[in-house]
Amino acid sequence: MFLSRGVQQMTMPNLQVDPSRIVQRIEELARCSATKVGVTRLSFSEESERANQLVAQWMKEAGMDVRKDGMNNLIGRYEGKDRDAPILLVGSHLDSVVEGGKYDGILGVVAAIEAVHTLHWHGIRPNCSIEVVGFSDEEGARFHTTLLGSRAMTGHLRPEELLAKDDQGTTLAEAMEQLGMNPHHYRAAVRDPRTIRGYIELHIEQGPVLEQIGQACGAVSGIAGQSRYTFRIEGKSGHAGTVPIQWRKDALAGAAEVILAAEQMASQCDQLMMTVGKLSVFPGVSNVIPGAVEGTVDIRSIDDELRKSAINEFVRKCENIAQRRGLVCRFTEVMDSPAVLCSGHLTNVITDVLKEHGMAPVKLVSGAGHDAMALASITDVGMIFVRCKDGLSHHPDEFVSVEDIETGTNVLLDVIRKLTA
Ligand code: HGY
Ligand code: MN
Ligand code: MN
Repeated sequence: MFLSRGVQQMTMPNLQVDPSRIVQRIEELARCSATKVGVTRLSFSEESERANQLVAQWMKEAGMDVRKDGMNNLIGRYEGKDRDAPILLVGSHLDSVVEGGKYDGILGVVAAIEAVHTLHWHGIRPNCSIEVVGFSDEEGARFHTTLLGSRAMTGHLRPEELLAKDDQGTTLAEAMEQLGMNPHHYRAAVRDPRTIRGYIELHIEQGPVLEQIGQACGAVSGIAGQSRYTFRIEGKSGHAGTVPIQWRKDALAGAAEVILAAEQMASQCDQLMMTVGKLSVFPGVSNVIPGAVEGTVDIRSIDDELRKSAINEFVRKCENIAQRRGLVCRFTEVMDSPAVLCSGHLTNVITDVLKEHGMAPVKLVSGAGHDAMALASITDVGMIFVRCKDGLSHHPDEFVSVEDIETGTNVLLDVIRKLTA
């Protein structure tokens, strides 16, 4: 947990980051993508390895020693004066969703490297060491279970998750072996909490609040809890031209009611988000009544009790829909991550720096999940949000202005300096 060291109210000489270098690096990483539309950089892929090589090079240029841990997290270490003191961990994730944006995760890693680069450039050696981390898989877009990299670091990755499969049937273990890794060494990623004084993550807000209040940055007070389920609805396939509608057991029609039930529940409660993001129809041909449907549902709230009761209510609604239509509906929990409160101490340091940069000490709740959720299980966490255009994310048009990138990275640099003084 965070050491009781006071944060020295130091008058820090004003250091400036280089926003053009950050922007140029973000553009370079955006080209490490499997798709031309948006950014698709799934974990343990050829694109993610190209990105790792670029990031490792930039870490070295910033004076860091670079290594990969047992879950392919990329870690750069900038030695402090006291090499044995608990380190400050700073970073975010290097993977993306499918056809996502350039900044989600990436901005936090590139900004952290830029902050250390600036310290290194000015020959500033912090009292404790700083480790910049690029987590290998936060989104879960490939293996459908999230925070793989950060949960490996905190010791919360279960061995059976190595058998999680991607859409091509490749397991996480096989994907690791294809990169020359030994999947059974994933436990080498585990860190001793006593060696970490805290984790700071800079991330785009992925929401509209900072834009609405007209401010480049904010502090994060808490991160919504999230549950991910897969579901399978089974009915009976048949001839699209001959089976009368009232006799059908149409799995897709049932799924349509399920999707609308989720939307209706979430529309009636502003602290609840429910999304059916993926749906597969079987056999999936135009002249056959769908006999089965598989899909995913993502349920979130900052209030864990509300999220749990919403899950129970949703499952009951789905069972009633299935019974009325002669279908069978089964849910499988894929992940369940409780809501996380950020460290009051780290958040105060962030809001102090916001004020020193002429901004209001704004605190926001994050509806999006972040690696900070996992790190909170072993150390204090703090997050800095940076405004993004229209609050848009997980979309090719995700955008952050160079001015906000500069402001956010300078805020991160000053937070790092206060916490490592
Ligand atoms: O899904 C999320 O909230 C995050 O982007 N992984
Ligand atoms: Mn994301
Ligand atoms: Mn993210």
